[in-house]
Amino acid sequence: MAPHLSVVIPVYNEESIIASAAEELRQGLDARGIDYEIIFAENGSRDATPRILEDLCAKNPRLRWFHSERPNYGSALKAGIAMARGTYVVCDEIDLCDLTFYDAALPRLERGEADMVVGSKAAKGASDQRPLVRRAATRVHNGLLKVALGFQGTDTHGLKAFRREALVPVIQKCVVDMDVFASEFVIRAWREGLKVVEIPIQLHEKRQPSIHLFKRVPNVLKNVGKLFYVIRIAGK
Ligand SMILES: Nc1nc2c(ncn2[C@@H]2O[C@H](COP(=O)(O)OP(=O)(O)OP(=O)(O)O)[C@@H](O)[C@H]2O)c(=O)[nH]1
Ligand SMILES: [Mg+2]
Repeated sequence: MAPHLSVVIPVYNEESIIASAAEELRQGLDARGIDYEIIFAENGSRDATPRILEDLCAKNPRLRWFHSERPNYGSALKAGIAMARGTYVVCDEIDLCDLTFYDAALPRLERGEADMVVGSKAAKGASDQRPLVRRAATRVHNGLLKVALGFQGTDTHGLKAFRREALVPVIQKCVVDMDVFASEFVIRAWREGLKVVEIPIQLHEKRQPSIHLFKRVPNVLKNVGKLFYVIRIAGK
């Protein structure tokens, strides 16, 4: 039987928090009486993450995971969503897993007010506790998406909840992976005329970001360039 909710969480080298974060999320979902599954989309980890996931999933039939060799956030998320069976899907991050987003987003999907709810760390009413340089990076990234792709929202990277049936066809059109897949996904949903709603989130990371910010820049620029070509010039 398909669950009501699938939670998809990309995971990469998270041995320090994976077990406690998964347990906290499990308890929160159980307490709400939701019928759910959690899919951990792991790739490229070089630490104990795969072993811990193997253990966690063996103990709880609601938890599943998969592994592939190369670290790639976008590919992990895409594959995790393809595996999801729920009517609704939440894409979470293991350092966030804040149930208040679920409480705010799921009723809006269930009432048919939205096809996709984006948890924005830059919308009015949001609070973002990350270091200044990372908050600035989010603003620059959004500015780039606005200029290059006509994006009108305030955030694409991070929490999302959506009606699976409505969004799976959008994912099939996506052409980039790595970090920019998250942006392409949200931008295409807007462009397809789906009901995309932003809600402000209170961002408290359970640990410092695991990937050095500046290492991600060349790939982000390359993929935003590719999207500019595919969407704005080729019109696909
Ligand atoms: N499978 C997979 N997961 C990843 C990869 N990189 C990051 N993640 C996961 O994606 C989630 C978010 O990663 P973070 O490193 O916290 O990213 P962030 O710096 O907070 O990203 P921003 O929201 O842009 O600030 C976590 O659950 C990570 O484990 C990757 O290469 N592969
Ligand atoms: Mg983070």
